[in-house]
Amino acid sequence: MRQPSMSFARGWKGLLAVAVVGAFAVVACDQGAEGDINAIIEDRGLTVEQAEGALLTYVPPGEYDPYIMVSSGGHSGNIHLVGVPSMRMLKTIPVFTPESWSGYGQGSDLSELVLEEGSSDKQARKLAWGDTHHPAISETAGEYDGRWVYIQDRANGRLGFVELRDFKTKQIIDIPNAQTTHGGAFVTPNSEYIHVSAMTPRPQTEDGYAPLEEYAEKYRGISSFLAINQDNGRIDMDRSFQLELPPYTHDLSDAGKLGSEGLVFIGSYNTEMAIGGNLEGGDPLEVGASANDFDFLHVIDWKMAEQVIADGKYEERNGIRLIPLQTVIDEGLLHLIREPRSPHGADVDPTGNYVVVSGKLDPQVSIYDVDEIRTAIADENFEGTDSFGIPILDFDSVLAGQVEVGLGPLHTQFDGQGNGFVSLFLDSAVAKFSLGEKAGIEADDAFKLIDKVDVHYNIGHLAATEGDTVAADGKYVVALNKWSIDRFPVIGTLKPQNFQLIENDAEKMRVIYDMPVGFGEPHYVQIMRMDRLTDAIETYEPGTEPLTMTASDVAVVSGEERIDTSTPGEVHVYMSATRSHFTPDTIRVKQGDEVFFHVTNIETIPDGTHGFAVPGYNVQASLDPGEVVTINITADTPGSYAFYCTEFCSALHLEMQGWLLVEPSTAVTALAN
Ligand code: K7E
Ligand code: CUA
Repeated sequence: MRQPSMSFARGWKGLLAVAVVGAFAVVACDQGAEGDINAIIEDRGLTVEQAEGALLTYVPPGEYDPYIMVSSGGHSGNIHLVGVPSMRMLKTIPVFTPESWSGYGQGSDLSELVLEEGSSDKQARKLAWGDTHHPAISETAGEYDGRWVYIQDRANGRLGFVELRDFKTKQIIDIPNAQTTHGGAFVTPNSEYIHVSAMTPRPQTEDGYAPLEEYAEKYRGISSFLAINQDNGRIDMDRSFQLELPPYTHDLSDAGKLGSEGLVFIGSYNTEMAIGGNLEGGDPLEVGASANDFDFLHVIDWKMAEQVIADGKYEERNGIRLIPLQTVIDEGLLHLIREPRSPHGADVDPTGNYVVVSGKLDPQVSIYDVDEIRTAIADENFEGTDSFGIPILDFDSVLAGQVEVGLGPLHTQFDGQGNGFVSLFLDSAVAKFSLGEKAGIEADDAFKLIDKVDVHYNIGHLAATEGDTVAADGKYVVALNKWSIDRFPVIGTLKPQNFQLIENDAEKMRVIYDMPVGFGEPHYVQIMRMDRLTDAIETYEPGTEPLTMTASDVAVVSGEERIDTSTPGEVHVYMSATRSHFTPDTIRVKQGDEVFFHVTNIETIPDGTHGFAVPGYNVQASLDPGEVVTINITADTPGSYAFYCTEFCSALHLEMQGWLLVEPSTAVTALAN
C-alpha cells in the first residue's frame, strides 16, 4: 500500500503554474511526460491549487487508501464505507434497513433473525428502517482496534453491532426503557461498554404513555451502559445497566479517556422541559426550549455506577438493571455543568483532559478542565442544584477557556497536537482552535482561533483522521455538509449531501475534494487507519454460518446435495452453489409446502459470491464463498419459478438457474374453479 505523497505538493503555493508543472515532471514523470501533464492541466483549466488537490487525493488504480471512513447513513438505516483521501465509496453495510444486494432481510433466515431481534422488545411491530447517526469503532487502550462497529438508531432506540471480520450486522439490541437514542454510540476506552443515551425522555410507565402535563414527574431520560462481550463483541444485557436521568433532551455524549477515564459526558437541551402545544395556546417547542441562557452538561461517573450496581442499589426494569434517578443523585453519580444555549456536541480531547462543548446559539466553544471537574465534585463546589436536586458544579472553576469561533458551532474533533476543529453550521465553515497547556499548548498560545475554512454548505458533524481516539493525527478533516446547493449537477429534487475533504497538513486548511453523498444523510463518521483492519476475512471457512462464524449443521459439500421430504408438509433442500450451477437445480414441491433452501456456497476463492433469487417470493440471498444460508418460504402460490444466481459470477452465469415447481394442490385448484 502506498500513501499519496503529501510532501512534494506542499510549498508550490505562489509558484507560477509553469514552474509547478516543472515540479510534476521532475518528481513524478518519465522524460517526455512533462509536456503531456502541462497539456492536461492547461486543457482542463485547472489552477495550481486544484492540481495539488488532485494529486493529494489521487490513489492510483490497484492501490489502497491509507484510511477508511465508517459513515452513518442517517435514515437510510445503514453504514457506508469510504476510502480517504480518495473518497471512493467502498461498500454499504445494511444494519436496520433491508437491502437486497447483500440479501439482508430478503429471505435469509439469519438476517431476518437479526432484524427480528431488534424489533422484539418494546416495539409494537416489526421495524423496517432506522436512523443511524453515530458509528463507534471499538477501542483498545483508547485507540481504534478494527474489531467491531456499533451504531445507534435515533428513531427507535436501538443499537446495531457489525463485526469487522466479514463486515456484517450480527446483532440489534432494542434498548429497554428508551424510545429514541442520540448520545453515543461511544465506546469506553477499552470497549468495556458502549454508551447510548435516549434523546427524548420517555414516560417510565408500563405502556410508555403519560400525559404531557406530567412531563416533569413521569418522563425520564435514560443513559445506557451496554456491556460488550470481549470475545465476540456482542452486547451482554445481563451485565449492562442504565441510569435514569431528568427529563431533559439528551444530546451528544463522549466517553472520557486517559485523564477522564471513568467519566461520560452528555450534553442536553430543553432543560426548560418545554412541551410545545403551539395550537393549544403554548409556545412552539423550539421557543420554550431556548428560553434559558444555559443548559446542562451531564457528568456521569460510570465506574462509581458499576459499584452502585454491585451493591445492589438498582431495580430490574424491562430486562435491564436500572439505577433510579433518586439513587443516581443520592449516590453522587451525576453532576451538571452549565453549558451555553442549545448545546450540541460534547467532545473529549485526545489527552482526556478537556471536554469541549458548543452551543448553537453561542459563537464560542467552551472548554472544561477535567481535573477541575473532579476537584469541584470532591470539594462539593456547587453553585446550586437543578429542580431535581442534582448538583451543578461552579461554572467558573471548571471552565478552562472559551474561544470565539463563529456562528453555530456544533461538533469538535482533534488533531493530536493540542488543536480542535469545530464545525460552524451557520457560518458554513470549519474553525481550528487551540486547547490549553494540558494538551501541550504553550500558555501564550492557548485557547486561540487559529484558522478557518469555508465549506459548502451547512456543515453538521466533521471528523478528523483517528480523531476520536488518543492517537488522533489530524492529517485530514472531513466536513459532513447537509446541503450541497450548487456543487453538483441538477439530478432531481432530492439533492446529494456533500462530504468535503480538508487538508489540514498545509499551513492553511483547504478543501481539496467534494464527494457527493447520494445514499442517505450521514450524521457522523469515524476515520480509522486502514492498517488497523487486521481481522478482515475474504472467504469463510467452508460451510460457515456467518451469524456465529461456526460450522453450520445444514452445510453440504459437493456430492452430498439432497432433497429431504421425510417430514410431511416440509421440503428441505440441501443445495450447493458453485460456478455455474445449483445442485439440485430442479425442486418439485406441492402448493402449501414449507420449503427450506439450505444453500452452501462451496467456492473457496475470494470474490466467488453467488446469489439465490426466487421470482415472486421476495427471496434474494447473497452467498459469499464458504457461506451457508437458509431461506424459508411457504410455497403458497403455484407456478414454475425460475430461480437464478444474481451475481455475474462466471462465463456461464446466465445458465446458473433452476426450477422451483410448485404444483397446484387439487383442493385449492378445485376451490378456485
Ligand atoms: Cu449533529 Cu445526530 Cu450527531 Cu446530526 S447529530 S449533525
Ligand atoms: Cu453464480 Cu452467477
